[in-house]
Amino acid sequence: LLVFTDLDGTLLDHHDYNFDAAVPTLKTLAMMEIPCIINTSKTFAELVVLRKALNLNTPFISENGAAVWIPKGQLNCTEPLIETDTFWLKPFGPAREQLTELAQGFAEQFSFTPFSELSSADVMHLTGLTEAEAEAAMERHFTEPLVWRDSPLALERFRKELEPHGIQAQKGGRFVHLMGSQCDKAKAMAWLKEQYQQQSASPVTVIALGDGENDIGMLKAADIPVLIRSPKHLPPQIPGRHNILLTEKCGPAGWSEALNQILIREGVI
Ligand code: 2M8
Ligand code: MG
Ligand code: MG
Repeated sequence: LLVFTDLDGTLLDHHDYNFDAAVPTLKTLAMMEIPCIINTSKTFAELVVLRKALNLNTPFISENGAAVWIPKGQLNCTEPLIETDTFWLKPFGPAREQLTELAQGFAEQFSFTPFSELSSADVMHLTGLTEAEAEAAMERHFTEPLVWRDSPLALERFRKELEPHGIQAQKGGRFVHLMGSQCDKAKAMAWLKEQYQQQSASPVTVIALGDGENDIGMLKAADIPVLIRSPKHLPPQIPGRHNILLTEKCGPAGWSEALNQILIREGVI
């Protein structure tokens, strides 16, 4: 079994980032040696802090599927990866610098402000993050969020312009995220599942949990998809999946509710 999970509104409370309700289940997963793998739009720097708080030492996926990070000594991947001081890195798209450079070329044609031109005070103001959190969110490797000031129609035209460059513009909660066309949560999850599968004699089963539009691909690709109920929006429609579990509770309480149910059903606990 592998667990892939979104953070905001899923493992973390939508409003205050609290995850108390999930702690007993996180402990169970650790005890059963079931990897709990974060799959989020957050950056490596943001995740360094959050993984410590969550007491997780597992591989993780940052920036909306743009990169997979594997702690050294875990999972011996057969394909060549980039070596950093404590992680092996698998990127799925071009580096941020390339994205900001490309964006600059469209500054006359469309109205937007890239993260690279914002101060930490601007980011704090836009997101409600603390200064340290804002600074961590600004440390990006493979994506560039834009404050989009143009119309939705203009965004469609922008997307057409980006396509031949192998770049996509994905709408997040607040920002439009520039990243390589091959970057997405589902693809990164599939790649990481394959790495685990190569080292396991029995078939690996994937449980995925998410609450938002950008989790749909990940949920569709999972063996056991869980949609976490949201206090602020209706659950997104998942075409063609009828076996999807929608939690009663919201956020981390729903996260625990679903996983406990699944772990019992799968005979783990
Ligand atoms: C950023 O993205 C969210 C995802 O939906 C957004 O567009 O609103 C992230 O890239 C993340 O790094 C940051 O912590 C977050 C802050 O609200 O925004
Ligand atoms: Mg979410
Ligand atoms: Mg998210």
